[in-house]
Amino acid sequence: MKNRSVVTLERHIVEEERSRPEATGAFSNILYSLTLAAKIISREVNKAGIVDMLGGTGRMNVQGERVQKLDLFAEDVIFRALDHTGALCCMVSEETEDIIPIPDQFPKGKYVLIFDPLDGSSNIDVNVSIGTIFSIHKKVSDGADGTIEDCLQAGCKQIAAGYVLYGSSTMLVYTSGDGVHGFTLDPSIGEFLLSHPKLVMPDPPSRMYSINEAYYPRWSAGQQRLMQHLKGLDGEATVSYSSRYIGSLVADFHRTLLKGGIFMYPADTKRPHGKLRLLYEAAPMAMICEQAGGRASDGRNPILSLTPEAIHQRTPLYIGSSEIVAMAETFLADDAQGPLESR
Ligand code: P6P
Repeated sequence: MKNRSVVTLERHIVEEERSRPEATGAFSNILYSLTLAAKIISREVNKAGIVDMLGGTGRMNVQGERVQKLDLFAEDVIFRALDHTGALCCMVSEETEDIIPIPDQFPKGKYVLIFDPLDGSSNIDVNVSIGTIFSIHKKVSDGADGTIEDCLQAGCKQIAAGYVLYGSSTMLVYTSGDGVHGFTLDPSIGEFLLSHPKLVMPDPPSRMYSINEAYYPRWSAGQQRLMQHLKGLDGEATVSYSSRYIGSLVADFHRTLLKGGIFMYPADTKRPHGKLRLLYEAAPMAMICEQAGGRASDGRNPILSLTPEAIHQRTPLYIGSSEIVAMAETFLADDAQGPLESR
């Protein structure tokens, strides 16, 4: 029988570390710890319907959104899985307004972990796939403690990026700059196994677009023309598109990565900078997408070229198959620059 080797995430991390003479193991340590956190969060997400983890805490996060109990749990699991590793100088979480320092009793390291502990949490109660998103930067400031300078780096400076999708199966997808690799959790042995080696976006791509069309009246003229084109209503389309929208970024992006197409969250008159956050949603997904041969922009500029001015800064996001994202940008090029005026 053909002996197919089973590659665990741990083995993959070791082999990647071996291929980097300068590697000290600190980066591998971060990935190991994130893997442990992902397994714990996956267990809780998958049994949330059984135990009383559903429903809000009544707390509001910095985004002004009702915080689900699992959001808090996920943030705490990630923090406690990494705070003592000696690999990090600080962390940034969607659920916490300011930079999260490493407790004084633990050694500090040369990396920054930026994460959205449980994106799409509004879908928890209806059993729709949700996810964790992470981004890793190298410390650039002097001194041991992480500073805002270490956190506000352009996406092109990311050392690694990845997400965990808690869906029909739990998957971890990540890149450290040498291709994109997907692992599927086998809960019977508690291991992430390599299921999608060297993920590359399909060419030709599926003609699929993913957007919340309810906001059409609030979009720019260019965005509205783009939607007319995608629907074949402008008489120009040479191919027909289909629409898919889950309303959970990790799930919508994962489908786009595997099948092709475009995911869009444009700016609109109510959200002049869009809804999604640059640091821990758009930038990590953009690194993954570009490593898989795709394209990611804010409609004009590559996401990875944007330098954030605030840790919770928002950005419009167009991400997916290169040719489709580039086509979308041609429709937006005629829009006036700057935030959309309320109509
Ligand atoms: P809307 C979930 O709340 C989220 O942050 C992303 O996961 C998702 O892509 C987006 O918001 C959905 O937003 O406005 O369509 O509900």
